[in-house]
Amino acid sequence: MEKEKKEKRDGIDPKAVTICDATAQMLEKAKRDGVETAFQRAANMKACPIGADSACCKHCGMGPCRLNSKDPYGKVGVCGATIDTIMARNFARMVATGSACHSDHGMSMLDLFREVVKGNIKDYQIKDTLKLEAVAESIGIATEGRTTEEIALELCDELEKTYTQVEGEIPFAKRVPEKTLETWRKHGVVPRGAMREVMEMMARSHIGMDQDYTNIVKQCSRTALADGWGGSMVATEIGDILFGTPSPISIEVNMGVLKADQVNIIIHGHEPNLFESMCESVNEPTLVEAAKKAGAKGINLVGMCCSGAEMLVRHGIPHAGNFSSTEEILVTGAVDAMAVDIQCIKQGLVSVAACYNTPLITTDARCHIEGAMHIDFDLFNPKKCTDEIVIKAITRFQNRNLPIEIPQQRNIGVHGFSHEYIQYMLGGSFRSSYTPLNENIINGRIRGVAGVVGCTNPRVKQDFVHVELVKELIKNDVLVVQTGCSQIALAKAGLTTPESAVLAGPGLREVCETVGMPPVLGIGSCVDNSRILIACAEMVKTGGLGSSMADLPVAGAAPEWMSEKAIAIGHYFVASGVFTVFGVTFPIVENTKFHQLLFDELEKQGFGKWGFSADPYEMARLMIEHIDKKRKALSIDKARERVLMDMADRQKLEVA
Ligand code: SF4
Ligand code: MSK
Repeated sequence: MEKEKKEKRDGIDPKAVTICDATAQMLEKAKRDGVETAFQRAANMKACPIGADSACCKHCGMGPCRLNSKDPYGKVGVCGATIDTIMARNFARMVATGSACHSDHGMSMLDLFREVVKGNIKDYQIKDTLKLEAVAESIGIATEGRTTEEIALELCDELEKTYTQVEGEIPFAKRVPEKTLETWRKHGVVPRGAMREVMEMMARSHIGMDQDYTNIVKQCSRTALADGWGGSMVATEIGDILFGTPSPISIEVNMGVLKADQVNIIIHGHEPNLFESMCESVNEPTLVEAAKKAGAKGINLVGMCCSGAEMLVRHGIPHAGNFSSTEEILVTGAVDAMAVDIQCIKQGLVSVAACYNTPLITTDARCHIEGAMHIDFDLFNPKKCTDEIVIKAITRFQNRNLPIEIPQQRNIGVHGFSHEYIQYMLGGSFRSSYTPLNENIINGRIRGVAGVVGCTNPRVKQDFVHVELVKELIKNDVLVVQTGCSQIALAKAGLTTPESAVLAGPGLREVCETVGMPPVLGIGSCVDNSRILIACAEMVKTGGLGSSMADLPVAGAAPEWMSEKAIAIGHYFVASGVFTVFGVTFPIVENTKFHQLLFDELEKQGFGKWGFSADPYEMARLMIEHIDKKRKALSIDKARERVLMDMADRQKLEVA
């Protein structure tokens, strides 16, 4: 029995499950230390093939019902539900949960904002008044002659409709290109409020409710759009208004950012407020003094996952790794506290943290974890929680009694390309606009734009699919924008520096070198996919690339996705008009009507469509083929014949 347990624990070859050397080194150490992580559990847990195909249903007590994915129309559930109904309902619930997660996040940002504006919370202030005015104006709120407080209060009231509105269109529908909006209206998928859409989605997937997969998918689109153009977009915009709009900054990533002689504190999760307060606490003179008294040279604050990605682009705080490295970093023995808030926090962290006497501290009322310490984060007194976390970390530092092994990998990247900065960077300070981007797409130097985003997943070799896909895309002159854990994979691979333009095709390389930008632009966390939507809308409004988002030569991918949020994101891109390819696996049975609808029919209705491939090169091929198809439809396919830049072209590109 012991032997079997040991084999199960030691069975994986670290180099076979990740291309991240630091993570592989820690997996070796985990084996030696007898510690189990998600990579090992993924190897031991064979995925259920029926579940993987989404061919089972447990929505009522007459089931669970398992259909045969080899013969999908051979049987139905006890209630008579067909394979298409079952798959559509399962998919719908993933979209609803993912959308609920982002919308819940956005709603708490709005709650925070309201209390800051009313003066009830004093620890945070509005940092970016220009952004406040721009967001207000984008939804028709007058700004001229009004105080910041007046504008902010009206913005709060208006944006609250994103969540609570019962009838009518969500406020940010005003940002959607007219023709895209027309398509949504025609199909009845313009979102009302996120609460209404998620509630209706859950109701419609109950036994005996909506049993027409085409109708279910309509509500999937409406719910997902309530996330992308609603819940997530509010989270991004309010985050920028309160904490500052990102602009490019040189950052350090990978586990080598930990410091053996300092108190190391990791923040992991999604909402920026915990992290912002932690920035204050680690600089609190009494706490810095206490750390020094304990024998530390200082306090080293480090991010992981998406809250890490937000702080990376706003403050240049080092980032230690993406989702698949959160257990492994604890194996260094150098983490003196890991504080988490919401989303993507593995329960497995509890047992790994316990092995190294690292306090794992939950801070949010919505996300407790059995076995973790909880210190409640109170928005009205945020430093009470973060100061206490620092004290716990100092105590752990003082009592370190296990060997420490910190991988030395430390990579540099340039991240923080908000959609505002992209237009400034390409347009210059005098004519800040998307015109140069559109022009370079039209003239063919840039073939198209790809969003490569999303999680990592221990069921595939960590970072490999992200990195290979992006390399293939930039080599073919496709400009890549990135969010979430994916951008950390590319930063670790050294592809987010301006120097990596040498890996790009000749056209993209020329643009990157002229402007001084990387061919891979890191733009934020997973709610910040909304920045990609805004950039696409701006490209349409700028002109020359069609009249709807579905006309653009763009594509999206989540090559190593794992969360339901990723499915919601994927579907809001599809509903917005973007071809979106997922890797790993796709919860669907091929050769079914539901498959046909997602992977083909939606595009014919004026939306985008889904694609799937687990192979990065095939994924790149699908995306480039789609981009070329759109170029052809726009009659700009001929322009891809290589154009050498003359001086006038260069001047157009130069940042003033
Ligand atoms: Fe089975 Fe229908 Fe119940 Fe689902 S809803 S478990 S298919 S009987
Ligand atoms: S954290 S949703 S693993 S990107 Fe946003 Fe990373 Fe995916 Fe979580």
